[in-house]
Amino acid sequence: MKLEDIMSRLAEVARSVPIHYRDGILGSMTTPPHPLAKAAFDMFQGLNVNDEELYRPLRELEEEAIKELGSYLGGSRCTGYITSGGSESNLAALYLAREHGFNNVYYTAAAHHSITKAAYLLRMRPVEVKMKEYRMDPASLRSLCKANGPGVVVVTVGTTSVGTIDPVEEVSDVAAECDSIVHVDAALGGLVAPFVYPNRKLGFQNGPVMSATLDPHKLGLAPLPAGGLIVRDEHWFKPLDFKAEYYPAGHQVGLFGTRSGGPVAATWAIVKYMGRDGYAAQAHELMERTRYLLNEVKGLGLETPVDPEVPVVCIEHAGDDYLMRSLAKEGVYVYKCGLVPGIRVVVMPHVTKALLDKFVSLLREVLSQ
Ligand code: 0PR
Repeated sequence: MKLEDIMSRLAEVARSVPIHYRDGILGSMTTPPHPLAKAAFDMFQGLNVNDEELYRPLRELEEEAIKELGSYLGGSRCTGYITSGGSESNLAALYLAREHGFNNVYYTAAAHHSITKAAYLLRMRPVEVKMKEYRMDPASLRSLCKANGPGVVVVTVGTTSVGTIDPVEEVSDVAAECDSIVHVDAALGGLVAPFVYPNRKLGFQNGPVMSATLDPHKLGLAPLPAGGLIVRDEHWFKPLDFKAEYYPAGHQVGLFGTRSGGPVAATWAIVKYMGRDGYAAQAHELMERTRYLLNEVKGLGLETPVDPEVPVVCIEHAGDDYLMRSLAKEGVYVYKCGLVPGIRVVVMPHVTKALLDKFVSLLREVLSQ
């Protein structure tokens, strides 16, 4: 094809999809990356971090970034790697659990579907734990693990559909009683909950927590695809360090092969730039906007199934499909909650009060039709 035809086709595609988050993307867990993160991404995008012989300094940036993220979840000796997203992190975490001898996967219906997918791929045994108010019920976990034996318990810090946090401390206590371990899926909530609830022990402060998912490409302001797998220590991480004779270093880290330096450098740069204080300020701001939205939604006579603890708002409605499609026709994009009938708004950094106001007034209109 000629260059001009290629460019005009690309422009046509760009016109046909919503590419500007601020115009009305309210349901997605992605947000425009910070310019600094984009610049760092571009510098190292074409290099393969998994060639440690050539790019060891990139792996060092990665380890520094992971340590910083791990410290938000109470870890002090964490290692891990920048993955392609929460699904890969969850798959890698369950793989580690399996390699360390845990074959049962305890999780609730509110866990992200990548957990079920990982259990299926790894041929592990899924065991569904009951919930109380959309959070894992420790009593149900206790009786299930007594009946089924040790396993990996997956807790979520910020559920995808309703924004709740599983009781990580109580669950960890039960896990310890059952000789089990815990994986914390804090893909979204990991950059909110530690700052908004500083007195809660949501991660590695609990002995049985061996790994966590925390995605820089969600609230970290890093570009896609930058996921984070954080592991308690080198020992637990070992099964992810694969022998690979053909690499000059003789080994490679992670589930996949070639791994771009882009997400690694971008994550390091933005994590160092934002730091604990920057992410804490963002977290408080997002929760403030979340409360604003909750109030507005109640003003429309609508309900949420539960008060969210992270910036995910599920607005209950039996006609969720109709609502979602009617809003999309007007250029406002939300998702369905999934777990309960309703539509989901994720209050990401680009979801300003002005955008929330636009959403609420459109919702009012659609409801009155
Ligand atoms: N764990 C939790 C708690 C999640 O919410 C998600 C993503 C994942 C793991 C998986 O992360 P990756 O998608 O990075 O592998 N949940 C988002 C959701 O279901 C995924 C998403 C993001 C979907 C943006 C659509 C979209 O436009 O909403």
